[in-house]
Amino acid sequence: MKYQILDIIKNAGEYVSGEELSRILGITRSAIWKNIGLLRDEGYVIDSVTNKGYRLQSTADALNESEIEKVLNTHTIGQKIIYFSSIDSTNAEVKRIAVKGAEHGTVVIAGEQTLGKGRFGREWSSPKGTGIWLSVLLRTDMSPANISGITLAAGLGICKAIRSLTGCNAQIKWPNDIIIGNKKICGILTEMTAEADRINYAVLGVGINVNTAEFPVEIEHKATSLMLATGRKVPRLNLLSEILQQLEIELDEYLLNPQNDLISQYRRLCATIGREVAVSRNNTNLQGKAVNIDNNGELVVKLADGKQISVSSGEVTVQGIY
Ligand code: BT5
Repeated sequence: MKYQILDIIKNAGEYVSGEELSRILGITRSAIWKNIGLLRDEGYVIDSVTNKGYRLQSTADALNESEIEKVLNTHTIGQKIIYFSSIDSTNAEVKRIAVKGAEHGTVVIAGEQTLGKGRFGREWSSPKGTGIWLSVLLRTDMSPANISGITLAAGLGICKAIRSLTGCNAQIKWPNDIIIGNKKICGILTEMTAEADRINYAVLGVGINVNTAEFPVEIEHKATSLMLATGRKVPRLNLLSEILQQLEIELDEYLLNPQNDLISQYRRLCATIGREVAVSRNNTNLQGKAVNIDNNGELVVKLADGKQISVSSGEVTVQGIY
């Protein structure tokens, strides 16, 4: 029903009264009002004026299947899009549909997540209508050892997309955050099911704070959004289209050839290199400076005694970025 209302006000291009809508569609005016609310939840900007009715102002923030299909520029990622206005977690949903045979490249996207997940069981704040919360199903039989490269490739693609669409100086905080200044605008969570020598499937989850005006107190010191960083609202639909395109370029390349020049590009956008870091390993805390990302995607840290070690993500805290 909501899309029938949308079609009518889209085609009209001007105000259509609630009375007329209810006459055409044979439902009450309060049902019309309720459906207008659902469309607004999806990101449609709809004016309502007493005695005039409803007028569609903009579709630029709507993230449902039909709007996304109109702007999509990809060949594999997002050929199938599944939109939920609200869901527990898009990563959880992709896992549920993966076992039922969903195809490589399927994208699940949500208006809000009620149980958005970060790494190590952390929470990911994903309120309604403010961000892009999506997961991509990747079917690949590469070795489980290559899984962390998927996160790096995705981070590179997202960082490039944000830079080209907003002009922001977005950088990557190794391994899975995109930051502007010293604050996080995007987190990536890659999960997989695998056998000993091959990945069965991977789920790439991406959360981007787009038009978030304020954050929960626990994270306000470390989180920002594209709107806060640029001072203006960013149309989610254009950003999503750019992100899916860049993800496709980087992931196609990486899944085909894990030895490509991903790491050298990643290094150039990585804000962690050159920073002081704390490494906790075997119950000891070491201090050092991040000097490089090695070809396996691990962070190379130079310790006070000059020795260099490669560390994995769970072991490191970067100083100076939240
Ligand atoms: C991440 O974990 O950064 C991965 C986040 C992945 C979220 C996406 S959304 C779509 C898909 N479906 C899901 O359920 N998840 C994925 P991590 O590096 O562990 O960072 C988590 C930490 O970031 C939290 O403990 C908070 O401190 C902080 N945080 C939570 N929500 C945030 C937000 N919206 N913006 C910035 N920081 C946030």
